[in-house]
Amino acid sequence: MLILSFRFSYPLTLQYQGTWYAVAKKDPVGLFLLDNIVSNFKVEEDGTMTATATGRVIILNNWEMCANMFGTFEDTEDPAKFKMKYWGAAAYLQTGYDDHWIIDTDYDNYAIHYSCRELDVDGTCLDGYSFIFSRYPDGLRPDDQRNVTEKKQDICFLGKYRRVAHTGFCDTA
Ligand code: AZE
Repeated sequence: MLILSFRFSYPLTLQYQGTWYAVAKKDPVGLFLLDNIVSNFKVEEDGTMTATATGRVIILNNWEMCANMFGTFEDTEDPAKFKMKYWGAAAYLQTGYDDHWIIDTDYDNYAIHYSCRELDVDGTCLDGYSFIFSRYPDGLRPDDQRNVTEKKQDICFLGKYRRVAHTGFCDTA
C-alpha cells in the first residue's frame, strides 16, 4: 500500500530549491546515472520548477563521463507529484518524460524521490527508480535515516538501494 505525504505545495517549492546530493539510489532497467549524482532545483520567475543533475555515466563503448542533465516540471493535481521532462547537454545522453514524486522531505535535510516507469498489474512498480537526497554529501542524519527506511518500505523499494559515492569525479573547477 502506497501512502504518500502531501507536504509539497507552493510556496514550499521555494524551500526545495538548491543543491541536493544523492546518497542512495534504486536503479531502473537500462542505462542510468552511476554515482557522484548532484542535483540542483530552482523555481523560475514564472513559478515553474527546473532542475539540473550531474552524475557519472558509462555510455556505449565504455566511455566514462559526467552527464549534465536538465529537467523541467509540470504540476499535477497532487502537489507532491510532478511530471519531469529531461534531456542531456549532449545529444547522446538520455531524454525522457518520467514521474517525479517527492515521497517526503523536510526541505532542510532529506528528500525521498520516486519515479515509476512501468506499473505491474497489481499496482506495484515493475520498473522505477528512486533517489534518497541529502543536503549533505556525506549522508543522512541518523534521525532522518529512520524515517527514510520507513518510506522505502512504503514504496516497496526497501533493500533495493545502493549507496551513491561522491568522489569528486564530476566536480568541475
Ligand atoms: C533527477 C532530478 C533532477 C533533474 C533530473 C533528474 C534525473 C536524471 C536522469 C538522468 C539520466 C541520465 C543518463 C544518461 C546517459 C531525478 C536526478 C534530470 C534520470 C542515463
